[in-house]
Amino acid sequence: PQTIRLADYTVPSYLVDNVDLHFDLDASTTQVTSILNMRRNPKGPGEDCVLNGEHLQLVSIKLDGRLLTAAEFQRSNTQLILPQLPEKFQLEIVTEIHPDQNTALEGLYHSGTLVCTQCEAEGFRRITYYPDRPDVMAVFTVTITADKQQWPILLSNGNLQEQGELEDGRHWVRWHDPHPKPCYLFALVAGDLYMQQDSFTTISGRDVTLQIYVDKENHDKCDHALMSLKQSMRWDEEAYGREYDLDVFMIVAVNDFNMGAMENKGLNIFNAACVLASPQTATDNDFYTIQSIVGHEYFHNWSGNRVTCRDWFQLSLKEGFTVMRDQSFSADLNSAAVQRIDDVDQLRSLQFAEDAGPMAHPVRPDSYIEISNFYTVTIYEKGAEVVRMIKTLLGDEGFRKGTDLYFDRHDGQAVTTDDFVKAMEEANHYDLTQFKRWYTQAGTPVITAFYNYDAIKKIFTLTLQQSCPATPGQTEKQPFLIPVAMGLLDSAGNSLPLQLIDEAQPYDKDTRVLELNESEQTFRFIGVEQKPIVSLLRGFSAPVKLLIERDNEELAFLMANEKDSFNRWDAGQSLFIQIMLSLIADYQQNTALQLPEILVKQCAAVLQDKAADPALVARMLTLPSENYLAAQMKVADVDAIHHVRKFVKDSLAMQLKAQFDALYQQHNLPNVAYQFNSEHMGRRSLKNVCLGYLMATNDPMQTQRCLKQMKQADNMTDTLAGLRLMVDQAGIEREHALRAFYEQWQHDRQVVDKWLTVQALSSLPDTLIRIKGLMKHPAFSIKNPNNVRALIGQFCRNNPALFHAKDGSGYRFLAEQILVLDKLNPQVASRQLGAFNSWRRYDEKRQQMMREALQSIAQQQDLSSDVYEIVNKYLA
Ligand code: B3K
Ligand code: ZN
Repeated sequence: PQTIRLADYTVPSYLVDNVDLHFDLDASTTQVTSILNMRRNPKGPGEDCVLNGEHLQLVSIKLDGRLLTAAEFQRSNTQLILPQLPEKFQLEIVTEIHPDQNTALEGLYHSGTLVCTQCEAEGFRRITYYPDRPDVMAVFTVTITADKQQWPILLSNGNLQEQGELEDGRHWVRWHDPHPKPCYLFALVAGDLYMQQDSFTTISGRDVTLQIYVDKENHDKCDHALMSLKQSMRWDEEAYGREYDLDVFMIVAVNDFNMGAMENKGLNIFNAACVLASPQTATDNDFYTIQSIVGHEYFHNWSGNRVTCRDWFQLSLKEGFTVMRDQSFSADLNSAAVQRIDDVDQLRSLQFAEDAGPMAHPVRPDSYIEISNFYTVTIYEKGAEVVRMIKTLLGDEGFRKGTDLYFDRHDGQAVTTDDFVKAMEEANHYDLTQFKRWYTQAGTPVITAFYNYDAIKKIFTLTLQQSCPATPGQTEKQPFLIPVAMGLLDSAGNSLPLQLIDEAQPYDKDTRVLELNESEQTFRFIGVEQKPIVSLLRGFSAPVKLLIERDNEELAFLMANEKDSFNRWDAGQSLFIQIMLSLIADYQQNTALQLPEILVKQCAAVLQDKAADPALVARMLTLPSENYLAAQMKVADVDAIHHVRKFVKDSLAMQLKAQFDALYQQHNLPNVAYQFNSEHMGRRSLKNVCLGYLMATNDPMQTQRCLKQMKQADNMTDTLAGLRLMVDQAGIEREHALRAFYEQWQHDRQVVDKWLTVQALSSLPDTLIRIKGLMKHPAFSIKNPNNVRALIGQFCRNNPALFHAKDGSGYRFLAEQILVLDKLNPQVASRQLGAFNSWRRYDEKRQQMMREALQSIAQQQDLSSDVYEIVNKYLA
């Protein structure tokens, strides 16, 4: 496999003005005729016209109507090269493809009874020969011919132009998309599907038809996605001034899908799990995620489709920005505080680990072997933080000026992250030169804070140092421009003034954003009447690690008094972590464990805070995950972490049982029908956190309560919360609950995946053996990515105590599965490898076993480029 470099980018030699695609659909052999009106790019570097194509059977090529002989072009497994072409010409290329043999789920493939496409990043080349690169934008017209009974519904991008019947039971439709687009946004769907329709009137008064297509048995699970779509359309008009631009917007749910969803122009294709929802089958979390993914894909219509990426190194241009947009959308529609906590929690546990591991790469990478491997938490989530920091630096209005300029200036173009930053700079007369290091330097910066208070002069001095660890290929790092939102608190928790020493006027807000742009900087605050407690990085104003020495009392103070709800939560998490790390040290030295009184006191205070938002309380009471604790240790001690976390949970449960009980009862509303809204979601999440603690008391009464909750619940949130807790307790009740659940829900793929996941996450010692059994169950297919993620993925990523079992069984299991998967679906295989990301952070024995597992993969012949790249980077 070959490395592709940003430095080698050249503009395309040939451009496509428009393309006429004809599909003669058949599950085993589909014929694709592509008519390309092309012309030479005067700025282009080469004479030859290079078209990409993989897994294609070529039937014929015509140049301006003349059939070409084999001597007139060159062809390899990946390319078709045409020399000596006129300035302007028409190519007609006929190819054949086999949707039913396509297990990679890229290009045109079969899923159940439907046929659909996935083209991003480089799937279009599996459909026909084409310049498959995002900076070639063309107007697409698509004609689909298919058997009418088998596939009554035929969809593609844009607006429906014409349709008709044919004699042999076939029919045809023609779609036209007036907006020039790169081929990665092309889509086609053929199926026998249920359709739910609605409409939306845009801000300028245009009526848009909205349609959701799903398998017929899911007809009752479309409402939430449709509602989310309308909310998204309104929100983008209000927050960004962006209106929809076609007569119809369609969403199709597909059961076999490599990721969450895809923003194809006017025809979004979704993983069924990210669109279907009813209270009985989907959890609050599912409802929430669906709303954000529907938003995300919709927002791509502007950030991605109207303005697209010049090349795949610019992926974060659309993904980072669009994640940032969907996060603000969710924050506006739900609780902003909860949204921020959950986003940061994700970022820290997944992206920080990526940034600290062998695959660390900048938000704008310099090179890749397989672009599919770069749809990462760094490109998405860190990319979103980078855009968010720009907003913090420029302010809300300045940021909006910047996005307006960006969209206006680049509408219809394929551009770069530099173009994005430039629009921000020019709209605000603000220099972001240094800031751009966030795009080019990998690694998580570390800020170390020191402070000092001069009681006589009333001056508080804050010194911030920054550094960034080396990452593969980048040993030296230059200082970043880091916005540090901060405040000062007095001993009663009130805000203190924030006037810097060289300022004539007092600062008029409780929070101010310091711009840290050197390796070390000192800020002096004057008129500080008493020794303050400093609050740093409010709202997590930058994706960095903050090191500041605080004792347990100070963390407890912040947990109780800090104004910023994110930092209140964060202080609580730091308190948990500080205490748990010290207990881990005790455990390693065989010292008896004792839970510090202060933690019990603080948790009790949280439990008794009547005014607090239940969703926030639920998060305050949730212990840091085993994975996150592991990332805080020099050498991750799996067993100590597992033991200590359980000890803390059990001890809190025993000591605060009465409080958990009271709160459970307060928020358990068995007679109130399910509603999806922030209040009810918050109450359910708090209630279920309490139930988790209550179950940790090992009181049989609580098991009965848990079973009762499962039985009475009218919604999947409460049912699944109960089942999750039951599967951690060996015994007949557990087996009964699992069996009953499956019997009730076996017809529903999304629920069956949840059933697989709860078993994958069980802490009981026979979990892996059971997983192997489940892989033979009719509910599981290794070809279905959702099944693989639900069972294998969840076990390897979120059950660390068993995945890292001392005997190496978890590692061998994963290596075997990856080799099987790589033959079927390289993208899914390579994703699963991610469970080995932090392998060098474990003890020698485990490292040795993980190295062997990785080597057993690396030694295989004919690895996909996907797995090849990751496994070799891990071993490097
Ligand atoms: N743009 C797609 C991701 C495509 C991944 C291809 N391997 C979904 C999204 O981010 O909206
Ligand atoms: Zn996206």
